Amino acid sequence: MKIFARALRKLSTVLMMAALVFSSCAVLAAPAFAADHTVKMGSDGGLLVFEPATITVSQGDTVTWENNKMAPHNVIFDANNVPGGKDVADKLTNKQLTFAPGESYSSTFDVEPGEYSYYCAPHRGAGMVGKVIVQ
Ligand SMILES: [Cu+2]
Repeated sequence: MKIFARALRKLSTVLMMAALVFSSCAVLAAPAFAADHTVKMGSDGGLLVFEPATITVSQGDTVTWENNKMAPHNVIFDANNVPGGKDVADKLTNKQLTFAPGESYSSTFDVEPGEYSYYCAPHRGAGMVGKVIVQ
């Protein structure tokens, strides 16, 4: 029984070491400089647009949508218009409407490269649509 317990302790130490080595590798593999990008919801001139409407980001970058003018706005990614389908679309989406200027919402694009189209639900008909291109 004692031998068994000792073996178990040894095994758990080995596993812990392995986990430690593995996690430090994962940190090293992460992009060195994940950038932040800001998209205004509603232009300074009061147009119902995302500004800029199209942005290009790197994998792992974060996009912050900031309420500017003509609220309310939100950010809806459609399962049909993102690589990866519904799970990815849901992860990036912010259904909650923003009302106050400066209110914001961020999403990290830890996703595969491709084009991610989105829209503002209240103003989709008015052409308030945008695109994030992930490289
Ligand atoms: Cu809107």
